[in-house]
Amino acid sequence: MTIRKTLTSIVLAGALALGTAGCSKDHSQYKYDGKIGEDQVTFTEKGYFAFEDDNILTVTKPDGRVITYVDRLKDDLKLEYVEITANGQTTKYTADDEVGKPILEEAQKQFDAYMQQIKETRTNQGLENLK
Ligand SMILES: [Ca+2]
Repeated sequence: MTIRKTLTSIVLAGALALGTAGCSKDHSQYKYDGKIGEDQVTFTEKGYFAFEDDNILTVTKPDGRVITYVDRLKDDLKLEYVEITANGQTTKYTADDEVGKPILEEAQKQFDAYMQQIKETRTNQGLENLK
């Protein structure tokens, strides 16, 4: 086996290990830009390197509030922080302090629910367009 082939095998083995550990990097099934109920919802993946990206869910409420849910580390759909813009002020909450912790826990629940709704909406759209 050549050195190049060995290296390729090592990289592939690493990628497979990551995949099986639940760190699959492809969240394209969640890509969305549209309405969920009354909310305007956008989900994007921002890639930086092959193994690094941010998953960002932006929700604009009917009253103008904007909530940004950010999964920045590990690409695991677990939020690192949430930013809330209300009345022209943006506040960032992380799980590292006593104020942020319960807010992030609630935000995680909302984030999971949006992810579920995006999947269902996209599935239904596809089925509808098949008819
Ligand atoms: Ca994360």
